[in-house]
Amino acid sequence: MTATIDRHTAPQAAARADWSGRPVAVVGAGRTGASTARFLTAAGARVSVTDSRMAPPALEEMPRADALAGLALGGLDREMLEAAELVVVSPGVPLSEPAIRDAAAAGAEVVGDVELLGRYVAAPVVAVTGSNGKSTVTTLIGEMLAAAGRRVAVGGNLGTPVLDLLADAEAEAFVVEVSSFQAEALREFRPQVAAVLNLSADHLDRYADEAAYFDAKWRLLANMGEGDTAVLGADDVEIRRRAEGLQPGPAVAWFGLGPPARGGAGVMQDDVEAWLALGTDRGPEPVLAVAEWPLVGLPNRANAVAALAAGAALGLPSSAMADALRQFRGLAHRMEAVAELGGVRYVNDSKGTNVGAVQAALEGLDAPFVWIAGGVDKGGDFTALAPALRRSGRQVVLLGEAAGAIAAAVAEVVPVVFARTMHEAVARAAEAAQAGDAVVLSPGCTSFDQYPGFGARGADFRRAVAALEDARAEP
Ligand code: UMA
Ligand code: ADP
Repeated sequence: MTATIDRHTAPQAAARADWSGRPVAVVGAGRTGASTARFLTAAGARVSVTDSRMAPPALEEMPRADALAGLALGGLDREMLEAAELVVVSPGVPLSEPAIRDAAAAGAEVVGDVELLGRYVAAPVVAVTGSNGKSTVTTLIGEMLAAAGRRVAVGGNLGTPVLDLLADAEAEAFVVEVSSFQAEALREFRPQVAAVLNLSADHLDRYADEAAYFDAKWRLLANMGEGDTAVLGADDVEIRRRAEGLQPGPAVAWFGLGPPARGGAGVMQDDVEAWLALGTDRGPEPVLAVAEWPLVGLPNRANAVAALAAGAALGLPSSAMADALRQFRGLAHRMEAVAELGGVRYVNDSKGTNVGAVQAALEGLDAPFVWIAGGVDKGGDFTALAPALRRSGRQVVLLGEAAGAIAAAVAEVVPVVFARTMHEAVARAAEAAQAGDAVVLSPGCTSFDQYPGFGARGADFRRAVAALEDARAEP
């Protein structure tokens, strides 16, 4: 059975708990912690907050001090946690923290904010995870729902903490991006539609190994069953292997770059051109010509068909989905074309924070390139980039803490230079690039050694390119 958007009986809503007057601890005073504390305070719980940092970033967004039962900074407060019946852990804090384990042993229920969303929401939830493409697909599904005239709330790892979405009591659907850190803290969460886009190495600074990271993501599907749909990447070997263990369970809608499977989405070819298409009971149904899909590159084509498969599982009309795809302009900091100077294209892929994303970026460029990378390493294997670098890499410019490690992995296949700042990196890249080349910032690392986040890093790249442009314009 295909789930439709009209099914308003989200099973998890039945598990809604009344926290009124009960002790609840929130771990983390970042965006998630502030949102959770506001939500649970409004629900009448006795909310305490703890953070290992002395000066966490979202204190001002917290409920007023007199509305909180306690606030402990500079270390996770064990007593506070052990006294709580519910502990809501922010994504930045691993559940393996001893203070959290001890709270669980003392009887507290330990969850994350996405679990709570599931318990309080009555409208259908669409959840999206994967190593890359989550934000793009989450946004696209939201736009497809909106194009179909549905009132939709979109959030999660891409920005708005999920419990803030509940402010819209009229929302007819929730589309949430779920990171592995968030998926780790799920218990009974049962989305009506969930997508696992792809699985490649990431966050190895937090997980023991790749398998543990993949396991965290796969938790998203754990409670799904009849009437639900798992949207899965058919071109991903790890996903195919794991999917064998899913049945009995949700219907599976496969998506990929090959012809669409029944119930899924893919790419079909007619006599004239290629189409993004659905696999229906009557065979492949073209939805939008590939030429009309505005984003470039095969990974983005895969993202488009992933969103189509999810939209179809929600029962959305093809025409609305085609409109949303046609009008989509892509998100900032993901292979974003910034400028063309002297025949050189400058591309901002600051959100490329793992090796899989960099690989997609470099392999998708149809020109020789200068690659700017570095930041804080998450344990990725940069040697996997050797074929792309050998084929078309003209120069690598490395920045930040991970510069040495990346250089050690790639220096045999491509010339490497170092830079201290983004402005210096862009200037070095411009010197090396020739007309017809691309200069791409796709760091393969987080930005936290030099910036508050990938957005600030991408903005700095744009400024550096603008400075080049100004310098060229001067007489
Ligand atoms: N931290 C501490 N001590 C604490 C709590 C947090 O040191 O007690 C640190 C964490 O290790 C982390 C930082 O503080 O380095 C932020 O953690 P947080 O849990 O307070 O983060 P939030 O501000 O709540 O933001 C989180 C997501 N952050 C993380 O997963 C690290 C945001 O995703 C997300 O947008 C937000 O919730 C709303 O859902 C950011 C991210 O980097 C963009 N995500 C990772 C990614 O996309 O790769 C998973
Ligand atoms: P996420 O939310 O999973 O980080 P984004 O949509 O923000 O995904 O894209 C993050 C990075 O991954 C960008 O560098 C983007 O170019 C790249 N990317 C997007 N979609 C894919 C995909 N399907 N496969 C590989 N890389 C991708």
